[in-house]
Amino acid sequence: MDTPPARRRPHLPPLRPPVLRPPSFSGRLHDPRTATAIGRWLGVALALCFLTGLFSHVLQQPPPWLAGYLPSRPVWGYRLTQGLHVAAGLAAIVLLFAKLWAVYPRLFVWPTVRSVRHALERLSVAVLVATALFQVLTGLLNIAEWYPWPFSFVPVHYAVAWVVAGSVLLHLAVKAPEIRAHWGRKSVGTLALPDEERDGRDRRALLLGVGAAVGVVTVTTVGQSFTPLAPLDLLAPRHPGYGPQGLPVNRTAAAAGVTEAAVREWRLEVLGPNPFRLTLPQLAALPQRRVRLPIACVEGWSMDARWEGVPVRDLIRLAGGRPGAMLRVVSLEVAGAYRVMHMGREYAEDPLTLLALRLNGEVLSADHGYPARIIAPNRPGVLQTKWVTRLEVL
Ligand SMILES: Nc1nc2c(c(=O)[nH]1)N[C@H]1C(S)=C(S)[C@@H](COP(=O)(O)O)O[C@H]1N2
Ligand SMILES: [Mo]
Repeated sequence: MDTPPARRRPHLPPLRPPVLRPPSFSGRLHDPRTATAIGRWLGVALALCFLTGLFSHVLQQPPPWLAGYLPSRPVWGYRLTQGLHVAAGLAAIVLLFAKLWAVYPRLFVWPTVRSVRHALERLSVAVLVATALFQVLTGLLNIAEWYPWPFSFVPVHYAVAWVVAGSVLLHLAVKAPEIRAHWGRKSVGTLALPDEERDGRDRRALLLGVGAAVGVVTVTTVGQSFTPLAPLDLLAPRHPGYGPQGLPVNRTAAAAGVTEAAVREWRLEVLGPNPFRLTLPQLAALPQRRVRLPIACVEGWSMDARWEGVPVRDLIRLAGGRPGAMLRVVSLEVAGAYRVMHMGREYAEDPLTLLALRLNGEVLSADHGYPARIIAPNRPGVLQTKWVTRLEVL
């Protein structure tokens, strides 16, 4: 009997169930040494953000026991700290992404969780990454005055800052052994192996690149508050000299609902033991003082200007207020977070604090607060109330 010819079997590899394997990373730059090198600069940037932010918060919303003791000097203090806050925040964006790039392979460690301690460590890193990204990105959108979210920025930015601070401290504690091991190590020793030498070269190139990126971001934005570098201010949302009367405007009279009709009927009302009301010519007839003070916006731009007006402490005296009185300042503005402002005695008594009528040699323009606005030394821009119509001596 003929047997059918044996079928030639094709040489196929046997079928195996697919194995899910975590990706493996061979890049030498994803090592703890790189992470430590970038991490310490990121730590410096975040610490600067936190401390200057805390200062800004206290100046804006002091606890009652501090309200009378805030410093009105140096006059450029808030300009410096808030300029640093925004500059450090912008630098932190670059550093944070560089750091995340250096460590992201660890997202894929296998097994995902090795122990309770390991799980907690990963959880704390997740909180740190999420909150730090949230802070720098919402901060960035805030300086661009874009608020595509349903919450109010200031309280949330403040609260999350504490979470970032806490998780940074926790992260430093957990990583202390690695940080210690890699902190001061030179990339290339005299007895370096060829491999390590290449490592060192790559790492130096990476760190130089990150440093250059931070430098470019800083130099093209810091001019918004550090005016000697204003010509290089290409990327910041504001340019310090652009605006009516040589000063930017955040909120215009139209946006604040300050109408011409309201301004025509304007009187300055000063409430205290001896309350009084003044028309604009009467106010302009009082002894005037000229000062040179910056507006330092919380959003990071800042500009010096020449102001002329009546010292606020003179108005307090006229109303029978004693030295050390606090002040409540009310604007013509219809509604808005900065319609009412409280001023502690350090500012109210400072001879440089004015109810200003003129700016850079001209009568205030509508958008800068005509007929009268506050200008005080070492205070956040949000408290330099425009369109002032009432002072209440407390
Ligand atoms: N009444 C009132 N005053 C205000 C504001 C406001 O919204 N309402 N904005 C403040 C902010 S955020 C800043 S930075 C300064 C800016 O003053 P300028 O517009 O004259 O430059 O005004 C402040 N005064
Ligand atoms: Mo501002």
